[in-house]
Amino acid sequence: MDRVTLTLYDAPRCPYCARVRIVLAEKGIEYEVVEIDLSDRPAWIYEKNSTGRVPVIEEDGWVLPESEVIMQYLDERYPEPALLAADPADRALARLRMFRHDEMASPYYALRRGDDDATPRFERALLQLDSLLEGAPWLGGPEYGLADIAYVPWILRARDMLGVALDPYPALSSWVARLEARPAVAAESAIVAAL
Ligand SMILES: N[C@@H](CCC(=O)N[C@@H](CS)C(=O)NCC(=O)O)C(=O)O
Repeated sequence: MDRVTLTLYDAPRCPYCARVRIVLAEKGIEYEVVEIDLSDRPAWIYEKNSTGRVPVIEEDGWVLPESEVIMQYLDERYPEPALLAADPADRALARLRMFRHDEMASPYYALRRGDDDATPRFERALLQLDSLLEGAPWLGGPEYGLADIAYVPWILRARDMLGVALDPYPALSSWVARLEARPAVAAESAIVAAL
C-alpha cells in the first residue's frame, strides 16, 4: 500500500495522545504533528472530531478520532511489529483490559480533581492492576502490546505529576520499569517530565 502523510493532532499533556504517540514510535511511523492548545482549542478541530478532542489522526484528508480506535487502526494499517497478539484469546484479553480502562482512569481523574475519596479509589485501582500483573507480565497476557500502551500514560502521570508512589505495588512497579526500558515509552516519560 502506498504510504501517505500521517498527521497527528496532538497535545503533549494528553494521555490519550500519548497512547497514539507510543504506537507510532513502536512502529517507527513517520508523522507530522499539529499541536493543539487544549486551553484555547481552534474552532476547526470540531471539523476533524465532533467532540473537539485530541488525538485525531489524518491521512490524505481522511480523519480518525478516539485513541483506542486509532491504536487498533494503526496496528492493522502498519502491522509490524504487531501490538496485538496472534492468539484470539490474548487479543480478546487486551481488548477487555482496554474496555475496562475507565476503572483506572475514573479514579485517576478524581484524584486530579482532588475529590474527597479519590486517594483510596485510585489505590484500589492500582492494587487491581498490581494483582493482574502478578499473574502475567503484560496487561494483554504474555506479550507487550496495546493494553499496556493504553494504561501506561496515566500511570506515568500519576507517579510524576500527582506524586503517587508505585513502590507499594511491586508487580506494577516492575511492569513500569520494563515499559520504560522501551524507547517509545521512555520518550513519553521525558514528555511528562517536561510538562
Ligand atoms: N475518548 C477520547 C478522549 C480524548 C480526550 O479526552 N482528550 C482530551 C485531552 S487529554 C481533550 O481533548 N480534551 C478537551 C476537551 O475535553 O474539551 C480518546 O480516547 O481519544
